[in-house]
Amino acid sequence: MHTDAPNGNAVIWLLDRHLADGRGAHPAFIDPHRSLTYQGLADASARFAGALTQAGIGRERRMMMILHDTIDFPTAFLGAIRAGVTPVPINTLLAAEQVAYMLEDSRAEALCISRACLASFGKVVAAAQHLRLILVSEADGTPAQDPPKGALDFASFLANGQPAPTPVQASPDDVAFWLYSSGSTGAPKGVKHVHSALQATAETYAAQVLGIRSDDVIFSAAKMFFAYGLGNAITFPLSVGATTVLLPDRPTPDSVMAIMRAQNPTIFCGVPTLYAALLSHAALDHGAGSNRLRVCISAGEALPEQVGKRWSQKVGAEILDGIGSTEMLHIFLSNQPNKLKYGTSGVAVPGYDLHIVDEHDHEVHPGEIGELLVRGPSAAEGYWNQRARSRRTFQGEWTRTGDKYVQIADGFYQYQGRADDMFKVSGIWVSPFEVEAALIAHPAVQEAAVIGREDAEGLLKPMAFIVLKPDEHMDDALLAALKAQVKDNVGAWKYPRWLQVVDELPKTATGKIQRFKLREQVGHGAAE
Ligand code: 3UK
Repeated sequence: MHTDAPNGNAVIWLLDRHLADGRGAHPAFIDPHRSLTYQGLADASARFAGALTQAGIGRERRMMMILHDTIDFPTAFLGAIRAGVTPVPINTLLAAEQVAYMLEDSRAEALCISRACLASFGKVVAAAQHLRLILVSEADGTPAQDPPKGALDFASFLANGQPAPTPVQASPDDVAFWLYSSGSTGAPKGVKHVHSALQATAETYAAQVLGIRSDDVIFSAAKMFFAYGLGNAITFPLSVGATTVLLPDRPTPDSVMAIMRAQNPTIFCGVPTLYAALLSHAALDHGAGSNRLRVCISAGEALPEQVGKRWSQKVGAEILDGIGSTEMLHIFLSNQPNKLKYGTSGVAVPGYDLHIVDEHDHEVHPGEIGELLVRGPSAAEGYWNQRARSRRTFQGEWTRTGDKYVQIADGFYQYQGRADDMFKVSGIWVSPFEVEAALIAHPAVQEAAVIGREDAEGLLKPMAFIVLKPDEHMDDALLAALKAQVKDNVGAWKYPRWLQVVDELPKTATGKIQRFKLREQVGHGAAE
């Protein structure tokens, strides 16, 4: 059967469109060692696509990517999509067993890996059953590690490829790429995203919240292997023909500010911990090093109110806090330049609908806490090979977020914590998040995590784990002050009955507090 359906391959809208529009000479990506124009990126990705096909990696086969942020990332990601091969970027900081699981679960036949990552993953890569093509990228200029037997050099593979002239015909509903979502419990899930989802996030959040323009220069400290960084650094800039600057290294306050000074980005994307660390850095000043910073965004976890306020005062640009997820691909609920309230996640991004529901899936009244459900054009197609979990999360047009929210004055949505972390004290729901926020508001506290713990009567009461700021120490006065801080700000019954000072909190690879680990510790009596 012959079909005249237009080609829905995402690469056409994201990239090839700009050449037809005469933007080929505009810079697309700049990393510390190299840069690519739009023409250069189109050529490199077409070459990569041709080389993959010539190597026998067929359509719908998975290509795992364990790459630092260099220009090889967009080359491989867009090149694979061009060829109909499914790129699966994963976190470079995972444990080796998790990478082994993902290689097996996805049955990836190809792998692109940064040479530096071979130190941690060389063994599991060599043992992977389904891999037929291993490409080692040295583009981040890191010290040599011996590549596994039969591995090829990314640059030579690319140079030897015959460019694929046109992107393979794809439906907008074809799966284009996967991302792995590591929930707090259970095995990671391959989240399948379709071609049209990329454009959908650009036309909603990037166009209507960020107001992104072709003369923007974007710097995302959040890496491209996260859905957050992928949108910030690839989808959004390419959607308008803008420029992305890349940092291959770990984003520390020093490395981030060095890029800010050197490249003067107009948009900066970070996570709350990084904003807090930058605020503690003596060298932070107006523009955070950039002479044309116009807006900052934050996601991944809730941005504490004080961090947002102090940043906008000191740096002179607002931070738009918004919540997104791997399942929804990017941000669907966000503050906006003209509708911003620190301490909240803002309002629905145009194009997305939100519901807050109780445990019977009935919509709650404004002011009541419930689980947030979202409907929108970028929702994933489902999880790979996990039917029960797919059915639980993707319910018709609605995606369950697993997050508790309340709608406050003026329609702003306020985060209340993960559904799994909520507990009841004296019959009233307590959100660990609100107790933590009250504790963090105290000048001696750096970080806090709160869980429900059984008292002598077997009833749950709040217990707090806190990391103190350097040079602070716990004594009776501070303990009393912290309890009072919670009682006065969030409710008398919510104050922590136990308080333990720790050096650090257990966190996921994406920096989210693992309260279930603290619950397990307490269950084993470690908090006595
Ligand atoms: C939490 C937030 C409060 C929330 C992500 C932007 O974080 C992203 O995706 P993940 O799959 O995690 C999703 C979960 O993280 N969360 C994210 N942002 C916020 N909580 N305030 C926020 N602003 O629990 C959510 O369910 O790692 C973020 C864009 C794309 C993303 N994938």
